[in-house]
Amino acid sequence: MAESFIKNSPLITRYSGNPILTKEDVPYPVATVHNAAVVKHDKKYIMIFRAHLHNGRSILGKAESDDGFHFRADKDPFMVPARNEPFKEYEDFGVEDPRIVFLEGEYLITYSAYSRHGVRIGLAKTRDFKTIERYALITEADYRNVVIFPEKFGGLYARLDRPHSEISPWSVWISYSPDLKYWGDSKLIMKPLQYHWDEMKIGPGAPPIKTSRGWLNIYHGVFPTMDGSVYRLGLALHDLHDPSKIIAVGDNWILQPEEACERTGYVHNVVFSCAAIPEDDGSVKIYWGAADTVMCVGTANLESLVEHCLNNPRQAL
Ligand code: BMA
Repeated sequence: MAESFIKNSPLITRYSGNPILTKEDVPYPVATVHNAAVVKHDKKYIMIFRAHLHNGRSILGKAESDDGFHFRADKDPFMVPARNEPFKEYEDFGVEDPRIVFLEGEYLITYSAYSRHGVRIGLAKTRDFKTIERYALITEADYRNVVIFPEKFGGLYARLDRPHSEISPWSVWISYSPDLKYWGDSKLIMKPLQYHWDEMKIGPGAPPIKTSRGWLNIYHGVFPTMDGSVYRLGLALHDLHDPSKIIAVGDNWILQPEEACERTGYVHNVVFSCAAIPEDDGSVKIYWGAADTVMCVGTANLESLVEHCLNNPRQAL
């Protein structure tokens, strides 16, 4: 059957060949393939995906593609829990949900590091996706979903953070750093909205995309139901020069679990994005893990995503 695009959400057109990567495509034993970072490197699309091993802990695998839709997985894992301190102590339960940005000649990989001490964020670097250097553990525990902006602001690196506290649950903050290791000047910039599709949790998804009208932030929002939580995707637009300023948050979600592979799997009713790639023709490829089990992709028009935020915004805080 010729591949085409099907089952449109209003803004995102799902690829008809979804899922684009599953455990069957991986040459070593894994139970899932999901929540992947994707970047363009050397004319190829490189996907760094999360995979559960059969002991329930996660590692990161790598796959490559010429077109962003058809991926081939490497024969060995890309990144497994570290054997050297200080990382070993904090990655013992696994490494999860990577995000990648290209900055100053290097790819910066942020990932969730799990251990008996909780979940915190690690930063690793690579130039070629062949060798990786663990750089630093950049948060304490109770952080996930850290994405670094692909540009500096006033000489500082900036990142979106997602700490958790009972008083202000699962909200998005911003922090800055002179060296990618020490972070501060933190500020709360966006909260879940009560009785709304993202009322329980929000978290940064793909690294922000630069547009003429602001940084586009594809985030995930979670709503609790009697049948468990539903993970959807939404959009926020940040000021180009001061990303702590949110220009608009789109009121509606842009993607929710609808296809069979998004509704059923290891964790049902989940679409969770860690990557989006803007293309030269004004389109953007958005990648998401479906039901914590497989990887999917869809395309959207970048300008329409920006309009979505600006035309029907909701409060950020
Ligand atoms: C979140 C994280 C994600 C996962 C999602 C849905 O808390 O664990 O990695 O995709 O839940 O299970």
